Amino acid sequence: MIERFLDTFTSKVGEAEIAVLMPIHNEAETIEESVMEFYNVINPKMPVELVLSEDGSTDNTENVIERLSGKTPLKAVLSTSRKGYAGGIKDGLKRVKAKYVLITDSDGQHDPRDFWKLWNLRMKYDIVSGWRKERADALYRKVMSKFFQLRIKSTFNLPNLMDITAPFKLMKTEVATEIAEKCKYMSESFWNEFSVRAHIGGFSIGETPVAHRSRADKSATRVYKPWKIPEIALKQLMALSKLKLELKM
Ligand SMILES: Nc1nc2c(ncn2[C@@H]2O[C@H](COP(=O)(O)OP(=O)(O)OP(=O)(O)O)[C@@H](O)[C@H]2O)c(=O)[nH]1
Ligand SMILES: [Mg+2]
Repeated sequence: MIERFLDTFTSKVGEAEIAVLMPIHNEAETIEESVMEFYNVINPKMPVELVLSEDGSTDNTENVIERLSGKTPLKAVLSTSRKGYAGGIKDGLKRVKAKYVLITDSDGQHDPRDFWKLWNLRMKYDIVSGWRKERADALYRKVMSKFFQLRIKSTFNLPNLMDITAPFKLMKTEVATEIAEKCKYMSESFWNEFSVRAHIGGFSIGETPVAHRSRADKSATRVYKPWKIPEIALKQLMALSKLKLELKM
């Protein structure tokens, strides 16, 4: 594996109170717009540390990020082998210096203007999560996610959250790092394990409704490809058993 780290943020901006961390895999079509959208919404009000965590892309993503780093201050971890969603987030977090971090998918499904809703709640909860009230995903995804979330909630006595797996969460960077480092079983379903470990660790989770858009490039999911669903479902159930065993639930 070859890994590179680009940083045009530290010399141009220095520091920020908020970081936006995006996991990225094969997003050549979407990444520039996603990054610029967040930058243009947050930067006029306060400096933002953009941290892009890319791995294993086989399209033009790396080149797009490299070019983007020349015109917009950002940090980027670029790696030749795929680390999975969880791996991308964990490695990205190592580069975040800001006190708070918004972790969001990089495919344009989240509206950056919703960041402010989460930001305004940062003192109220340890973790503020965007609830996708009208989730713009295929039906099979929504059903699978609902089923698994119900299992997780009942197994680990989670509070009645509406959307545990929402990939749009704001928290202190130290909180994100502490919890993420413990996550090891659910790579495809990272936010389920993260939420369980957050709850067990005594962190409060609050939700606020956010918009959810269709994938900007309209192409297939990078993770939940329909033909991979049986395999992913089985992996998730096995991961659930391991987590139960470890946490003695
Ligand atoms: N770093 C990293 N990021 C990943 C990896 N797999 C997916 N991602 C990113 O994680 C985010 C979620 O992946 P998606 O394919 O959009 O998953 P999804 O939102 O559940 O599926 P869609 O409904 O198709 O959008 C995207 O921003 C991807 O680029 C990976 O292996 N490494
Ligand atoms: Mg997506």
